[in-house]
Amino acid sequence: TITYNWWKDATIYQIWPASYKDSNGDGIGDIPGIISTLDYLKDLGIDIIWLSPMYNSPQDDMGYDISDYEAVYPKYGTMEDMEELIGGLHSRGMKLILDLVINHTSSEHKWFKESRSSKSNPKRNWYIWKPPKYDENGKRQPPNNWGSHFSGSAWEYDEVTGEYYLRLYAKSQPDLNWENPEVRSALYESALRFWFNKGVDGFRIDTAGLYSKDQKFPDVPIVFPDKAFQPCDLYTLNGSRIHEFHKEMYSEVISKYDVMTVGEVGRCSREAALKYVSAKEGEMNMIFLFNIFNVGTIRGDRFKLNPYKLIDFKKAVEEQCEFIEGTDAWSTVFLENHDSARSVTRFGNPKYYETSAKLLSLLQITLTGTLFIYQGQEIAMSNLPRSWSIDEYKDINTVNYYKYFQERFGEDKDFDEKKKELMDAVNLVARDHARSPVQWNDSPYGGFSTVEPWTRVNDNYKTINVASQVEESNSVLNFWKRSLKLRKQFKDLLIYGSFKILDYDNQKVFTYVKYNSQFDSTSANAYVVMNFSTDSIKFEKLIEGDFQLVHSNVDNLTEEILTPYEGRVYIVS
Ligand code: TEU
Ligand code: CA
Repeated sequence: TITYNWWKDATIYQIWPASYKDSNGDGIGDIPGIISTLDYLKDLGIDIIWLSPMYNSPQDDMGYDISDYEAVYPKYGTMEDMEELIGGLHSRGMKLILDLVINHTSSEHKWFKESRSSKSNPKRNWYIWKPPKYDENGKRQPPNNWGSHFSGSAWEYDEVTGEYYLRLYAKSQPDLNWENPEVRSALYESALRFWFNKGVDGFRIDTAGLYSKDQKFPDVPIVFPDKAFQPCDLYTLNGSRIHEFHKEMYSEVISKYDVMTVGEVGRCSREAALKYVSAKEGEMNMIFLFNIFNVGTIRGDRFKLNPYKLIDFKKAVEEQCEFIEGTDAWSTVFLENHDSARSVTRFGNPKYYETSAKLLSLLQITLTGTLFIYQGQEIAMSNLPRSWSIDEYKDINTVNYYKYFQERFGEDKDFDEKKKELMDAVNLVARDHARSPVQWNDSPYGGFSTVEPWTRVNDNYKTINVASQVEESNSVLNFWKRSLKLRKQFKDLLIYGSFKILDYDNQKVFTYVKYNSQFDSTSANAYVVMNFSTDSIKFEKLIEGDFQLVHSNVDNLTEEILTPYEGRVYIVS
C-alpha cells in the first residue's frame, strides 16, 4: 500500500537568498523580498520553500560558513523577518525548510575561536586538529593527502598552536568533530531545536554523508597522479558511524516534531541509500543523489567534461528514482540547485529553447519522488553567456579552482588552449550559473534590484523574465503551472508510481511507463515519451492500452510524428 505524506506530495522551491529579490535597494536579495513573492509562489503551485543559508556568516561560501546558527545574516534581514516569513507561509498553507550545515562552521564561529586558542581549551576537540608531518627535507607537510572540494589541501596550518585543522571545504570552514558527543548535542540544540521551536517545518541536510571520518586519517589512493592532494569524497562519504549519527539526531530531535528532512548525500550505494531513507531506519525522509548532475563530468575534478549520450542520462534518472521501489524509502526529483548549472543549458538545446525547457518540466513532473525546483527554473533561466570572463565568476569553488589552475599551468606555452578548455567547462558547469539574480522583469537589473546587484544579471534578462511570461499562456512559466497541477491530479502515478524504461538503447527518444504504485507493476497507467533529439521521429506506442493524451509541450501535435524536443504524457483512462 502507498503511504502518503505531505512531504512526498509537495513541490518544493529552493530560494538562494542573495539572488532572489532585493527589497531595500542594497543590491543584495533579502527576506522581505522573499515575503513579497509568496502569492506568486503559491499561484505557481509551490507547497514548501527550501531557503538556503540565511544565518549569520562571513559569506566566504555564501552562507555555508555559519558563524552563528541562531542569528540572521543582517544583510538578509532580522529574526522578525524570519518569523514573518514563517507566518506568511503557514497562513497560505505552505511550509518552510531551512539548510542544516553541520559538517563544519565558519572559522568566525565562537566555538572555533575557542578551539584554536590553545591545545588545552575545553573546545579543542570540537574540531579536528593534527600535528604536522615533516618530509625528508624537514619541510612541514599536512597530516595526509586529502584534497579540499575547493582545491588544495583539506588541512589548514594554524600558527596559533602549530597544528593543522581539517577543512574539506574552504579554509574558513573547519570541520566539526562529530566523534565528540558535546559537539553533536550543541548542534542539536543550536542548529535544530532553536529553529524547530520557531515553527520551521524541516531541513535540507548539507553534506549529509560526511560527518563520520576514518579516525586513522589515512592517505587515500592516488587517483590524480599530477595532483598533490586527492579528492577525498571517495573516502569521507558514508563513513562507518554515519548511520549511527543520523539515528541519534533523528531520535533525539527530529522525531519529536512533525517535520521533514532531505539529506544531500550525492553519491552512495543502494544499500546505504536505503539505510539513510527507509522509514523503518529512522534517519532521514529522503536524499539528493547527484547521478543526473554528474552526467557528463569526471568524478573528483569539477571542471573536466566528459561527453555523454541520452542512455547515460536515462541510467542516471533510473538510479535516482528506482532504488526505492518495493521499499518504505523515498527519493527526490530535481535538475537544478545552487551548486549546479541551469538545466535548460545542460540538458536542453538553445535552438529549441522553450520547447526543451518545457520538455524538462514534463520529465520532472512525471518522475517518482519529492519534486524540487530551483529559483528561476520555472522561467527557464539559463547559464551565463560564454563571453563572461573568469573575473566575473565569484563562487569560491570557481575562483579557487582557477587560482590553482594558474599556479600550475600559468607558465606553459599552451596556457591559452588550456584556459579555453577550462572556460568551456566553467561556462557549462560552474555553480555561478545558478547564482545570478532572478529575472523578474525587463527593467534595469531585471527587476531584482534598483541598484547594481552584488553579481551581474544575466545578459538575457530582457527576454527571459517572469513579467513577460505571467500573461503568456504558452510560456515556460505557465507550462510549469499546468505541469505541477497535472502531477497532483495523477499523483498515485506521477508522484508515487513505479516506473520502467522502454526501448532503453534508443539514443534519441526517452520512453517510460508508470505503474499505479511502487508495489503494483501489472497496470501500466501512464506512458511518457520524450524526443531528446533535433530529428522528427515516427512515433508508435510500444505497449497496448487505451491511452489518452493529457499533457504535451507542443501545440497541435501530429499523432504519429514526434518533433524535436517534443514530449507527451498519456494516461490510461
Ligand atoms: O555541497 C556539498 C557538495 O556536494 C559539494 O562537495 C559540491 O560538490 C560542491 O559543489 C563542490 O564541488 C554543499 C553545499 O550544497 C555547497 O553549496 C557548499 O559549498 C558545501 O556543501 C559546503 O557546505
Ligand atoms: Ca537587500
